[in-house]
Amino acid sequence: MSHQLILHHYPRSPFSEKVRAILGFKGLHWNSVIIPTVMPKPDVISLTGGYRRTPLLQIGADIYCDTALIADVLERLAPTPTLYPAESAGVARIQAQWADFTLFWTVITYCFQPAGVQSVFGNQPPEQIKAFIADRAAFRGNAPRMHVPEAVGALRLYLQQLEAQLADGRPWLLGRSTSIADFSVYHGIWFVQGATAVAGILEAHPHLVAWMERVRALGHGTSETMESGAAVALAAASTPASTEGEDFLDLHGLARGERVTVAPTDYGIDPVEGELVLSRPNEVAVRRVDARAGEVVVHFPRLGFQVRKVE
Ligand SMILES: N[C@@H](CCC(=O)N[C@@H](CS)C(=O)NCC(=O)O)C(=O)O
Repeated sequence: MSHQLILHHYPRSPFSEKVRAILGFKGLHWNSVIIPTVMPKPDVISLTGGYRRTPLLQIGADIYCDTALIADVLERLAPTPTLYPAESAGVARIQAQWADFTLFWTVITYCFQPAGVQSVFGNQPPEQIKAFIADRAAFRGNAPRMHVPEAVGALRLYLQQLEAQLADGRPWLLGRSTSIADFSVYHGIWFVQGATAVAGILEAHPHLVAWMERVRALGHGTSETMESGAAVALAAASTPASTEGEDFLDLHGLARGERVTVAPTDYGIDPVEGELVLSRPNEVAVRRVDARAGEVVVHFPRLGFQVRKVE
């Protein structure tokens, strides 16, 4: 595979762990750019034009946002082994979507309960912890909050359900083949494992713990570090992949080339403005020009994002 894959991520990010594990599953080599955990993130914003969520996948001057799309891109580039086996077609994506939203926010609320929070932050200094909490409050905006008792109750039930899913001895959540569902469920449970003070909730689930080990054993592929400034310079020196001649799905009464914003619909809703250059059933992309990154095309999945015409 000739594409240089650059993952912008940080070690304790669950969604980054999802992509690292997929890179391991597919045996890929990648460049690792460690980005800040809180704003400001000037190099990230140069590349995306506003989207700040973690992680990003960069291939030259193409920037892929959101792990649902990143998984599809890695599948396109390296189809074997597949994330979408025929055995679990359809249901794998649906379980992944549940895990990436419902399970994820349950886990975050559970781990950040008073008993767990110190083990999440490890020995970070108090100022850093305060900055993180303030950053995430702004990041979540008006998104609905769960309360700890509901998160504890929900996580107990979800863990029982996942244990039941694995109880017939199958190696992977949806049967004999690994699928995207394994990676989406894995990163949430991985975060619970890291919150050691409250991770005891996993102990009563031996099939789940053994399955976690199987996913972990897939590794992270091979990587080499890259400075974020070098990644921005590489974008500036590259040309985005051509989108000419692609079918253009018009759901908004918008033509190719119109100025739009694209933004997540749930949290971290910072819009990215540009020229709409790609509109597929499951992906949209805008072209923008940045003072440092040059001409870039920023890609988003369609699910969970909204496209609006710039008036
Ligand atoms: N649906 C997004 C969710 C990404 C997400 O929520 N990432 C968290 C970190 S794991 C985040 O962006 N936190 C704020 C930040 O890193 O600035 C995806 O699949 O990529």
